[in-house]
Amino acid sequence: MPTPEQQAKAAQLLTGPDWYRHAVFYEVYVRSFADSNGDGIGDLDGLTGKLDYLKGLGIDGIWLMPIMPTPFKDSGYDIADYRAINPDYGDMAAFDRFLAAAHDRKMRVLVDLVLNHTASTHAWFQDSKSSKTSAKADWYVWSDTPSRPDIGCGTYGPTFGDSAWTLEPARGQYYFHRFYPDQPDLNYRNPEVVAETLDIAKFWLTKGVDGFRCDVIGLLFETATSCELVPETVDYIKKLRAVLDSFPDRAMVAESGLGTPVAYFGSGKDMFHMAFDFPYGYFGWNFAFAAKTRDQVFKAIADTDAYPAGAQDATLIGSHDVARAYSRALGDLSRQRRAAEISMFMKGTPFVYYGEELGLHPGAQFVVDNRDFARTPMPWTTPQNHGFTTGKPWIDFGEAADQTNVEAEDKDPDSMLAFYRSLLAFRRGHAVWDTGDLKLIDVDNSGILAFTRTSAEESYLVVESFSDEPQDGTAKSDLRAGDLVRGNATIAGRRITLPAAGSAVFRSK
Ligand SMILES: [Ca+2]
Ligand SMILES: [Ca+2]
Repeated sequence: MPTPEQQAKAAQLLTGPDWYRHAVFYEVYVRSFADSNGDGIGDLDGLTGKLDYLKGLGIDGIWLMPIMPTPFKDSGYDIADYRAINPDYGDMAAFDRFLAAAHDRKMRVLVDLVLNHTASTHAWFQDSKSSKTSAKADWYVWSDTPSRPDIGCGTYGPTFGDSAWTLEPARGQYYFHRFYPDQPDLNYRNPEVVAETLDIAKFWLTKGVDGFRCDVIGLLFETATSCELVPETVDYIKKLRAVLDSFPDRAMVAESGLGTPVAYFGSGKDMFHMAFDFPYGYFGWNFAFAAKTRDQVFKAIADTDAYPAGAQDATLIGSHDVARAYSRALGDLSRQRRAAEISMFMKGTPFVYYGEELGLHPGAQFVVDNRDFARTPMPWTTPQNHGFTTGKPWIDFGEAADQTNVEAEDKDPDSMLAFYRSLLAFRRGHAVWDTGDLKLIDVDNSGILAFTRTSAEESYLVVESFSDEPQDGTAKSDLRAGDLVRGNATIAGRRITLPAAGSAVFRSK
Protein backbone atom coordinates (compact mmCIF):
# COMPACT_ATOMS: atom_id res chain seq x y z
CA MET A 1 0.00 0.00 0.00
CA PRO A 2 1.25 3.53 -0.71
CA THR A 3 2.02 5.61 2.39
CA PRO A 4 -0.15 8.62 3.27
CA GLU A 5 2.78 10.80 2.14
CA GLN A 6 2.82 9.07 -1.27
CA GLN A 7 -0.95 9.50 -1.59
CA ALA A 8 -0.71 13.20 -0.73
CA LYS A 9 2.07 13.70 -3.28
CA ALA A 10 0.07 11.76 -5.91
CA ALA A 11 -3.00 13.92 -5.27
CA GLN A 12 -0.88 17.02 -5.79
CA LEU A 13 0.67 15.68 -9.03
CA LEU A 14 -2.78 14.72 -10.36
CA THR A 15 -4.06 18.30 -9.95
CA GLY A 16 -3.70 20.86 -12.73
CA PRO A 17 -3.08 20.64 -16.46
CA ASP A 18 -0.23 18.09 -16.24
CA TRP A 19 -2.34 15.53 -14.36
CA TYR A 20 -2.22 13.02 -17.23
CA ARG A 21 1.55 12.72 -16.99
CA HIS A 22 1.18 11.38 -13.46
CA ALA A 23 -1.87 9.15 -13.87
CA VAL A 24 -2.15 5.39 -14.32
CA PHE A 25 -4.92 4.52 -16.76
CA TYR A 26 -7.04 1.39 -17.11
CA GLU A 27 -8.69 0.36 -20.37
CA VAL A 28 -12.19 -1.07 -19.86
CA TYR A 29 -14.35 -3.08 -22.21
CA VAL A 30 -17.67 -2.17 -20.56
CA ARG A 31 -19.39 -5.18 -22.16
CA SER A 32 -17.07 -7.57 -20.33
CA PHE A 33 -16.44 -5.83 -17.02
CA ALA A 34 -19.47 -6.13 -14.71
CA ASP A 35 -23.16 -6.75 -15.41
CA SER A 36 -25.61 -4.97 -13.09
CA ASN A 37 -28.94 -6.30 -14.41
CA GLY A 38 -28.43 -9.97 -15.23
CA ASP A 39 -28.69 -9.74 -19.02
CA GLY A 40 -25.17 -11.17 -19.35
CA ILE A 41 -23.74 -7.94 -20.74
CA GLY A 42 -21.50 -5.66 -18.74
CA ASP A 43 -22.84 -2.13 -18.34
CA LEU A 44 -22.08 1.32 -16.95
CA ASP A 45 -23.82 0.74 -13.60
CA GLY A 46 -21.80 -2.46 -13.24
CA LEU A 47 -18.59 -0.54 -13.90
CA THR A 48 -19.61 2.19 -11.43
CA GLY A 49 -19.91 -0.54 -8.80
CA LYS A 50 -16.29 -1.55 -9.40
CA LEU A 51 -14.68 1.87 -9.15
CA ASP A 52 -13.46 1.22 -5.60
CA TYR A 53 -11.67 -1.90 -6.82
CA LEU A 54 -9.89 0.18 -9.47
CA LYS A 55 -9.08 2.92 -6.98
CA GLY A 56 -7.60 0.31 -4.65
CA LEU A 57 -5.48 -1.05 -7.48
CA GLY A 58 -3.95 2.41 -7.96
CA ILE A 59 -5.84 3.54 -11.05
CA ASP A 60 -6.31 7.28 -11.67
CA GLY A 61 -8.05 7.29 -15.04
CA ILE A 62 -10.32 5.04 -17.08
CA TRP A 63 -10.37 4.71 -20.85
CA LEU A 64 -13.77 3.43 -21.91
CA MET A 65 -13.85 1.48 -25.15
CA PRO A 66 -16.76 2.77 -27.28
CA ILE A 67 -19.98 3.19 -25.30
CA MET A 68 -22.17 4.59 -28.06
CA PRO A 69 -25.01 2.87 -29.96
CA THR A 70 -23.65 0.37 -32.46
CA PRO A 71 -24.74 -2.51 -34.67
CA PHE A 72 -21.70 -4.24 -33.08
CA LYS A 73 -19.98 -5.37 -36.27
CA ASP A 74 -16.68 -4.21 -34.74
CA SER A 75 -17.38 -4.36 -31.00
CA GLY A 76 -18.55 -0.75 -30.86
CA TYR A 77 -15.84 0.70 -33.11
CA ASP A 78 -18.74 1.15 -35.53
CA ILE A 79 -20.79 3.97 -34.09
CA ALA A 80 -24.39 4.64 -35.09
CA ASP A 81 -24.95 7.73 -32.93
CA TYR A 82 -22.16 9.85 -31.45
CA ARG A 83 -24.28 11.60 -28.85
CA ALA A 84 -25.97 8.67 -27.12
CA ILE A 85 -25.21 5.56 -25.04
CA ASN A 86 -25.39 1.97 -26.25
CA PRO A 87 -28.65 0.70 -24.65
CA ASP A 88 -26.85 -2.55 -23.74
CA TYR A 89 -24.64 -0.45 -21.44
CA GLY A 90 -27.34 1.83 -20.00
CA ASP A 91 -28.43 5.34 -20.89
CA MET A 92 -27.06 8.86 -20.61
CA ALA A 93 -28.21 9.03 -16.98
CA ALA A 94 -26.13 5.91 -16.24
CA PHE A 95 -23.16 7.53 -17.94
CA ASP A 96 -23.62 10.69 -15.88
CA ARG A 97 -23.79 8.58 -12.70
CA PHE A 98 -20.60 6.80 -13.69
CA LEU A 99 -18.77 10.02 -14.52
CA ALA A 100 -19.82 11.65 -11.25
CA ALA A 101 -18.83 8.57 -9.24
CA ALA A 102 -15.41 8.49 -10.96
CA HIS A 103 -14.87 12.19 -10.36
CA ASP A 104 -15.95 11.80 -6.70
CA ARG A 105 -13.03 9.39 -6.39
CA LYS A 106 -10.67 11.77 -8.21
CA MET A 107 -10.54 9.40 -11.18
CA ARG A 108 -10.57 10.75 -14.74
CA VAL A 109 -12.46 9.38 -17.72
CA LEU A 110 -11.36 9.18 -21.36
CA VAL A 111 -13.97 8.34 -23.98
CA ASP A 112 -13.04 6.47 -27.15
CA LEU A 113 -13.52 8.82 -30.09
CA VAL A 114 -13.90 6.85 -33.32
CA LEU A 115 -13.77 9.47 -36.04
CA ASN A 116 -12.34 7.79 -39.13
CA HIS A 117 -15.52 5.88 -39.91
CA THR A 118 -19.08 5.36 -38.74
CA ALA A 119 -21.30 2.32 -38.66
CA SER A 120 -23.00 1.68 -41.98
CA THR A 121 -26.29 1.94 -40.05
CA HIS A 122 -25.53 5.55 -39.04
CA ALA A 123 -28.22 7.95 -40.31
CA TRP A 124 -25.50 9.92 -42.16
CA PHE A 125 -24.49 6.89 -44.22
CA GLN A 126 -28.09 5.84 -44.78
CA ASP A 127 -28.67 9.26 -46.30
CA SER A 128 -25.36 9.33 -48.18
CA LYS A 129 -25.88 5.97 -49.84
CA SER A 130 -29.43 6.77 -50.95
CA SER A 131 -28.42 8.97 -53.88
CA LYS A 132 -25.68 11.19 -55.32
CA THR A 133 -27.76 14.26 -54.52
CA SER A 134 -28.90 13.55 -50.96
CA ALA A 135 -28.11 16.00 -48.14
CA LYS A 136 -25.13 13.97 -46.95
CA ALA A 137 -24.11 12.64 -50.38
CA ASP A 138 -20.57 13.97 -49.89
CA TRP A 139 -20.09 12.89 -46.24
CA TYR A 140 -18.42 9.61 -47.25
CA VAL A 141 -15.84 8.65 -49.85
CA TRP A 142 -17.45 7.50 -53.10
CA SER A 143 -16.15 6.30 -56.46
CA ASP A 144 -17.56 4.94 -59.71
CA THR A 145 -14.94 2.20 -59.62
CA PRO A 146 -13.47 0.14 -56.73
CA SER A 147 -10.43 2.43 -56.52
CA ARG A 148 -9.54 6.09 -56.75
CA PRO A 149 -6.27 7.62 -57.94
CA ASP A 150 -6.20 10.09 -55.04
CA ILE A 151 -6.53 7.32 -52.45
CA GLY A 152 -3.51 5.08 -52.31
CA CYS A 153 -4.44 2.55 -49.67
CA GLY A 154 -6.32 -0.67 -49.26
CA THR A 155 -7.66 -2.36 -46.14
CA TYR A 156 -5.92 -2.36 -42.82
CA GLY A 157 -4.72 -5.91 -42.48
CA PRO A 158 -6.21 -9.34 -43.10
CA THR A 159 -8.86 -9.13 -40.35
CA PHE A 160 -10.81 -6.69 -42.41
CA GLY A 161 -11.21 -8.30 -45.84
CA ASP A 162 -9.91 -8.10 -49.38
CA SER A 163 -10.95 -4.73 -50.71
CA ALA A 164 -11.37 -1.26 -49.25
CA TRP A 165 -14.23 -0.58 -51.68
CA THR A 166 -17.77 -1.95 -51.58
CA LEU A 167 -20.54 -1.37 -54.14
CA GLU A 168 -23.66 0.35 -52.86
CA PRO A 169 -26.43 -0.62 -55.32
CA ALA A 170 -28.85 2.16 -54.33
CA ARG A 171 -26.33 4.82 -55.30
CA GLY A 172 -24.56 2.82 -58.00
CA GLN A 173 -21.14 3.69 -56.57
CA TYR A 174 -18.45 2.17 -54.39
CA TYR A 175 -17.66 3.51 -50.92
CA PHE A 176 -14.27 3.47 -49.24
CA HIS A 177 -13.77 1.61 -45.95
CA ARG A 178 -10.35 1.12 -44.45
CA PHE A 179 -11.77 -1.54 -42.14
CA TYR A 180 -14.90 -3.73 -42.34
CA PRO A 181 -17.47 -2.93 -45.09
CA ASP A 182 -19.78 -2.04 -42.19
CA GLN A 183 -17.42 0.87 -41.36
CA PRO A 184 -17.52 3.43 -44.19
CA ASP A 185 -14.81 6.13 -43.93
CA LEU A 186 -16.07 9.68 -43.42
CA ASN A 187 -15.01 12.24 -46.02
CA TYR A 188 -12.91 14.75 -44.10
CA ARG A 189 -12.43 16.85 -47.24
CA ASN A 190 -16.01 17.96 -46.62
CA PRO A 191 -15.94 20.92 -44.14
CA GLU A 192 -19.34 19.84 -42.78
CA VAL A 193 -17.79 16.58 -41.57
CA VAL A 194 -14.93 18.47 -39.91
CA ALA A 195 -17.35 20.84 -38.15
CA GLU A 196 -19.68 18.04 -37.04
CA THR A 197 -16.95 15.77 -35.62
CA LEU A 198 -15.33 18.65 -33.73
CA ASP A 199 -18.75 19.44 -32.32
CA ILE A 200 -19.07 15.83 -31.14
CA ALA A 201 -15.80 16.25 -29.22
CA LYS A 202 -17.18 19.43 -27.71
CA PHE A 203 -20.39 17.62 -26.72
CA TRP A 204 -18.49 15.06 -24.59
CA LEU A 205 -16.11 17.63 -23.13
CA THR A 206 -19.09 19.75 -22.14
CA LYS A 207 -20.54 16.69 -20.41
CA GLY A 208 -17.38 16.66 -18.34
CA VAL A 209 -15.23 13.87 -19.74
CA ASP A 210 -11.51 14.43 -19.17
CA GLY A 211 -10.49 13.68 -22.72
CA PHE A 212 -10.29 11.09 -25.45
CA ARG A 213 -8.52 8.07 -26.75
CA CYS A 214 -8.59 8.71 -30.49
CA ASP A 215 -9.09 5.61 -32.61
CA VAL A 216 -6.95 5.28 -35.79
CA ILE A 217 -6.77 9.05 -35.85
CA GLY A 218 -3.91 9.07 -38.36
CA LEU A 219 -6.18 7.66 -41.05
CA LEU A 220 -8.70 10.49 -41.38
CA PHE A 221 -7.47 11.86 -44.72
CA GLU A 222 -6.05 9.88 -47.61
CA THR A 223 -3.74 10.94 -50.41
CA ALA A 224 -2.49 9.12 -53.49
CA THR A 225 0.78 8.24 -51.80
CA SER A 226 0.03 8.00 -48.09
CA CYS A 227 -2.83 7.25 -45.78
CA GLU A 228 -1.28 7.93 -42.39
CA LEU A 229 -0.97 11.36 -40.83
CA VAL A 230 -0.93 13.29 -44.09
CA PRO A 231 -0.73 17.10 -43.66
CA GLU A 232 -4.53 17.50 -43.81
CA THR A 233 -4.89 15.05 -40.90
CA VAL A 234 -2.26 16.97 -38.93
CA ASP A 235 -4.30 20.15 -39.46
CA TYR A 236 -7.45 18.41 -38.24
CA ILE A 237 -5.71 17.10 -35.10
CA LYS A 238 -4.57 20.65 -34.32
CA LYS A 239 -8.19 21.80 -34.57
CA LEU A 240 -9.24 18.99 -32.24
CA ARG A 241 -6.48 19.96 -29.80
CA ALA A 242 -7.75 23.56 -29.84
CA VAL A 243 -11.21 22.29 -28.88
CA LEU A 244 -9.70 20.40 -25.92
CA ASP A 245 -7.62 23.40 -24.92
CA SER A 246 -10.78 25.50 -24.66
CA PHE A 247 -11.67 23.34 -21.61
CA PRO A 248 -9.46 23.15 -18.50
CA ASP A 249 -7.30 20.09 -17.75
CA ARG A 250 -8.25 17.83 -20.65
CA ALA A 251 -5.99 15.38 -22.47
CA MET A 252 -6.05 13.03 -25.43
CA VAL A 253 -4.06 9.96 -26.38
CA ALA A 254 -3.48 8.82 -29.95
CA GLU A 255 -3.82 5.36 -31.32
CA SER A 256 -0.81 5.91 -33.53
CA GLY A 257 0.66 3.57 -36.12
CA LEU A 258 2.96 0.70 -35.29
CA GLY A 259 6.18 2.69 -35.69
CA THR A 260 7.37 5.48 -33.42
CA PRO A 261 4.48 7.84 -32.59
CA VAL A 262 6.75 10.89 -32.62
CA ALA A 263 4.79 12.65 -35.40
CA TYR A 264 1.57 12.53 -33.35
CA PHE A 265 3.00 15.02 -30.84
CA GLY A 266 3.57 17.88 -33.29
CA SER A 267 5.46 20.60 -31.44
CA GLY A 268 4.72 18.86 -28.14
CA LYS A 269 1.80 21.16 -27.38
CA ASP A 270 -0.34 21.44 -30.52
CA MET A 271 -1.30 17.81 -31.25
CA PHE A 272 -1.54 14.87 -28.83
CA HIS A 273 -0.76 14.99 -25.11
CA MET A 274 0.06 11.28 -25.24
CA ALA A 275 0.52 8.59 -27.87
CA PHE A 276 0.74 4.84 -27.38
CA ASP A 277 4.23 3.45 -27.55
CA PHE A 278 3.46 0.41 -29.70
CA PRO A 279 7.12 -0.22 -30.57
CA TYR A 280 7.48 -1.05 -26.88
CA GLY A 281 4.04 -2.39 -26.07
CA TYR A 282 3.53 -4.54 -29.12
CA PHE A 283 7.23 -5.11 -29.71
CA GLY A 284 7.74 -7.82 -32.24
CA TRP A 285 3.93 -7.94 -32.46
CA ASN A 286 3.89 -11.64 -31.64
CA PHE A 287 5.41 -13.15 -28.54
CA ALA A 288 8.35 -10.87 -27.93
CA PHE A 289 7.82 -10.83 -24.17
CA ALA A 290 9.58 -14.16 -24.49
CA ALA A 291 12.61 -12.55 -26.17
CA LYS A 292 16.00 -13.48 -24.78
CA THR A 293 17.55 -10.10 -25.40
CA ARG A 294 16.81 -6.49 -24.58
CA ASP A 295 17.31 -5.34 -28.19
CA GLN A 296 13.72 -4.46 -29.13
CA VAL A 297 13.04 -2.79 -25.79
CA PHE A 298 16.31 -0.91 -25.99
CA LYS A 299 15.41 0.40 -29.44
CA ALA A 300 11.85 1.35 -28.43
CA ILE A 301 13.14 3.32 -25.46
CA ALA A 302 15.89 4.94 -27.52
CA ASP A 303 13.24 6.06 -30.07
CA THR A 304 11.66 8.28 -27.42
CA ASP A 305 14.80 10.47 -27.42
CA ALA A 306 13.39 12.08 -30.58
CA TYR A 307 10.14 13.19 -28.88
CA PRO A 308 9.56 16.95 -28.67
CA ALA A 309 9.53 18.57 -25.24
CA GLY A 310 6.08 18.12 -23.73
CA ALA A 311 5.39 14.75 -25.37
CA GLN A 312 4.35 11.96 -23.03
CA ASP A 313 4.70 8.30 -23.94
CA ALA A 314 1.67 6.14 -23.14
CA THR A 315 3.10 2.74 -22.27
CA LEU A 316 1.19 -0.52 -22.43
CA ILE A 317 1.71 -4.25 -22.76
CA GLY A 318 -1.75 -5.21 -24.00
CA SER A 319 -5.02 -3.90 -25.37
CA HIS A 320 -8.30 -5.01 -26.94
CA ASP A 321 -6.50 -5.42 -30.28
CA VAL A 322 -3.84 -7.99 -29.41
CA ALA A 323 -3.51 -11.29 -27.58
CA ARG A 324 -3.55 -11.14 -23.78
CA ALA A 325 -0.23 -10.26 -22.13
CA TYR A 326 -0.39 -13.75 -20.57
CA SER A 327 -0.51 -15.28 -24.06
CA ARG A 328 2.24 -13.06 -25.41
CA ALA A 329 4.40 -14.13 -22.47
CA LEU A 330 3.71 -17.74 -23.54
CA GLY A 331 2.00 -18.36 -20.23
CA ASP A 332 5.16 -17.55 -18.26
CA LEU A 333 4.04 -15.16 -15.53
CA SER A 334 7.58 -13.95 -14.85
CA ARG A 335 7.76 -12.73 -18.46
CA GLN A 336 4.51 -10.80 -18.13
CA ARG A 337 5.78 -9.30 -14.87
CA ARG A 338 9.02 -8.24 -16.54
CA ALA A 339 7.16 -6.62 -19.43
CA ALA A 340 4.82 -4.81 -17.02
CA GLU A 341 7.71 -3.61 -14.85
CA ILE A 342 9.61 -2.21 -17.81
CA SER A 343 6.49 -0.42 -19.08
CA MET A 344 5.96 1.16 -15.65
CA PHE A 345 9.60 2.08 -15.04
CA MET A 346 10.00 3.64 -18.49
CA LYS A 347 9.29 7.34 -18.83
CA GLY A 348 5.60 7.73 -19.50
CA THR A 349 2.01 7.18 -18.45
CA PRO A 350 1.07 3.50 -18.05
CA PHE A 351 -2.16 2.03 -19.40
CA VAL A 352 -3.33 -1.30 -17.96
CA TYR A 353 -5.76 -3.40 -20.03
CA TYR A 354 -8.57 -4.81 -17.88
CA GLY A 355 -7.76 -8.26 -16.52
CA GLU A 356 -4.06 -7.84 -17.23
CA GLU A 357 -3.61 -7.30 -13.51
CA LEU A 358 -4.95 -10.85 -12.98
CA GLY A 359 -2.76 -12.35 -15.70
CA LEU A 360 -6.06 -13.17 -17.42
CA HIS A 361 -5.85 -16.13 -19.78
CA PRO A 362 -7.29 -16.03 -23.31
CA GLY A 363 -10.78 -17.16 -24.25
CA ALA A 364 -11.59 -19.70 -26.92
CA GLN A 365 -14.89 -18.36 -28.27
CA PHE A 366 -15.50 -15.39 -30.51
CA VAL A 367 -18.61 -13.44 -31.37
CA VAL A 368 -17.18 -10.65 -33.56
CA ASP A 369 -13.65 -11.75 -34.48
CA ASN A 370 -10.67 -13.50 -32.92
CA ARG A 371 -9.73 -10.42 -30.92
CA ASP A 372 -12.56 -11.57 -28.62
CA PHE A 373 -10.05 -14.07 -27.17
CA ALA A 374 -8.70 -11.07 -25.24
CA ARG A 375 -12.12 -9.57 -24.49
CA THR A 376 -13.62 -12.19 -22.16
CA PRO A 377 -15.63 -11.30 -19.03
CA MET A 378 -13.76 -10.09 -15.96
CA PRO A 379 -13.83 -12.86 -13.32
CA TRP A 380 -14.46 -11.32 -9.90
CA THR A 381 -15.12 -14.45 -7.87
CA THR A 382 -14.61 -18.18 -8.17
CA PRO A 383 -18.25 -19.43 -8.10
CA GLN A 384 -21.51 -18.13 -9.64
CA ASN A 385 -20.42 -16.96 -13.08
CA HIS A 386 -17.39 -15.47 -11.41
CA GLY A 387 -19.48 -12.60 -10.08
CA PHE A 388 -19.64 -11.06 -13.56
CA THR A 389 -23.36 -11.66 -14.09
CA THR A 390 -26.35 -13.41 -12.55
CA GLY A 391 -27.40 -14.40 -16.07
CA LYS A 392 -25.60 -16.06 -18.98
CA PRO A 393 -22.43 -14.19 -20.00
CA TRP A 394 -22.53 -12.83 -23.56
CA ILE A 395 -19.30 -14.71 -24.25
CA ASP A 396 -17.49 -17.51 -22.40
CA PHE A 397 -14.92 -16.77 -19.72
CA GLY A 398 -11.28 -17.29 -20.59
CA GLU A 399 -9.32 -20.34 -19.48
CA ALA A 400 -8.60 -20.98 -15.81
CA ALA A 401 -11.08 -18.41 -14.48
CA ASP A 402 -11.50 -20.57 -11.36
CA GLN A 403 -7.94 -19.69 -10.38
CA THR A 404 -7.46 -16.40 -12.21
CA ASN A 405 -10.01 -14.11 -10.59
CA VAL A 406 -10.03 -11.21 -8.15
CA GLU A 407 -11.31 -13.23 -5.19
CA ALA A 408 -8.72 -15.99 -5.54
CA GLU A 409 -5.81 -13.65 -6.25
CA ASP A 410 -6.78 -11.35 -3.39
CA LYS A 411 -5.85 -14.17 -1.01
CA ASP A 412 -2.55 -15.03 -2.66
CA PRO A 413 0.43 -12.77 -1.87
CA ASP A 414 2.28 -14.20 -4.91
CA SER A 415 -0.56 -13.55 -7.39
CA MET A 416 -0.37 -11.30 -10.42
CA LEU A 417 -2.91 -9.02 -8.73
CA ALA A 418 -0.63 -8.69 -5.69
CA PHE A 419 2.26 -7.96 -8.05
CA TYR A 420 0.35 -5.17 -9.88
CA ARG A 421 -0.80 -3.62 -6.60
CA SER A 422 2.76 -3.65 -5.31
CA LEU A 423 4.18 -2.22 -8.53
CA LEU A 424 1.64 0.61 -8.68
CA ALA A 425 2.08 1.35 -4.98
CA PHE A 426 5.86 1.47 -5.47
CA ARG A 427 5.57 4.14 -8.20
CA ARG A 428 2.83 6.15 -6.55
CA GLY A 429 3.56 9.80 -5.88
CA HIS A 430 7.11 9.52 -7.29
CA ALA A 431 7.04 11.82 -10.30
CA VAL A 432 10.45 10.59 -11.40
CA TRP A 433 8.81 7.52 -12.97
CA ASP A 434 6.37 9.68 -14.95
CA THR A 435 8.60 12.46 -16.18
CA GLY A 436 12.15 12.00 -14.89
CA ASP A 437 15.04 11.69 -17.33
CA LEU A 438 15.73 8.20 -18.68
CA LYS A 439 19.22 7.13 -19.63
CA LEU A 440 19.96 3.69 -21.08
CA ILE A 441 23.11 1.97 -19.84
CA ASP A 442 25.12 -0.21 -22.17
CA VAL A 443 25.92 -3.57 -20.57
CA ASP A 444 28.13 -6.18 -22.28
CA ASN A 445 25.34 -8.78 -21.97
CA SER A 446 22.32 -8.19 -24.21
CA GLY A 447 20.21 -10.27 -21.83
CA ILE A 448 20.33 -7.42 -19.32
CA LEU A 449 18.44 -4.14 -19.66
CA ALA A 450 19.67 -1.31 -17.43
CA PHE A 451 18.64 2.32 -17.24
CA THR A 452 18.52 5.20 -14.80
CA ARG A 453 15.61 7.49 -13.97
CA THR A 454 16.50 10.85 -12.51
CA SER A 455 14.71 13.98 -11.35
CA ALA A 456 15.82 16.87 -9.16
CA GLU A 457 14.58 14.93 -6.12
CA GLU A 458 15.30 11.28 -6.87
CA SER A 459 17.55 8.93 -8.79
CA TYR A 460 16.98 5.24 -9.52
CA LEU A 461 18.78 2.47 -11.36
CA VAL A 462 16.57 -0.24 -12.93
CA VAL A 463 17.98 -3.60 -14.02
CA GLU A 464 15.93 -6.32 -15.73
CA SER A 465 17.01 -9.73 -16.95
CA PHE A 466 15.66 -11.27 -20.15
CA SER A 467 16.88 -14.71 -19.23
CA ASP A 468 15.43 -17.59 -17.28
CA GLU A 469 19.00 -18.36 -16.15
CA PRO A 470 21.11 -16.28 -13.74
CA GLN A 471 22.94 -13.53 -15.62
CA ASP A 472 25.79 -11.13 -15.08
CA GLY A 473 27.34 -8.39 -17.13
CA THR A 474 29.55 -5.36 -16.96
CA ALA A 475 28.28 -1.85 -17.62
CA LYS A 476 30.32 0.29 -20.01
CA SER A 477 29.98 3.29 -17.72
CA ASP A 478 30.09 3.77 -13.96
CA LEU A 479 26.99 2.71 -12.01
CA ARG A 480 25.61 4.70 -9.13
CA ALA A 481 23.39 2.10 -7.49
CA GLY A 482 22.64 3.11 -3.91
CA ASP A 483 20.12 1.09 -1.90
CA LEU A 484 18.20 -1.89 -3.23
CA VAL A 485 14.53 -0.84 -2.94
CA ARG A 486 12.77 -3.50 -5.03
CA GLY A 487 13.57 -6.95 -6.43
CA ASN A 488 16.88 -8.76 -6.23
CA ALA A 489 20.25 -8.11 -7.88
CA THR A 490 23.82 -7.35 -6.89
CA ILE A 491 25.86 -4.41 -8.10
CA ALA A 492 29.62 -4.37 -7.49
CA GLY A 493 31.41 -1.55 -9.29
CA ARG A 494 30.26 -1.90 -12.89
CA ARG A 495 29.29 -5.53 -12.41
CA ILE A 496 25.56 -6.47 -12.40
CA THR A 497 24.48 -9.93 -11.21
CA LEU A 498 20.84 -11.01 -11.55
CA PRO A 499 19.07 -14.23 -10.54
CA ALA A 500 16.97 -16.17 -13.08
CA ALA A 501 14.28 -13.84 -14.54
CA GLY A 502 15.44 -11.27 -12.01
CA SER A 503 14.88 -7.58 -11.75
CA ALA A 504 15.79 -4.87 -9.29
CA VAL A 505 15.51 -1.17 -8.56
CA PHE A 506 18.20 0.75 -6.64
CA ARG A 507 17.82 4.24 -5.26
CA SER A 508 20.79 6.56 -4.96
CA LYS A 509 18.96 9.82 -4.24
CA1 LIG B 1 -26.19 -5.63 -18.26
CA1 LIG C 1 -10.09 7.87 -43.62
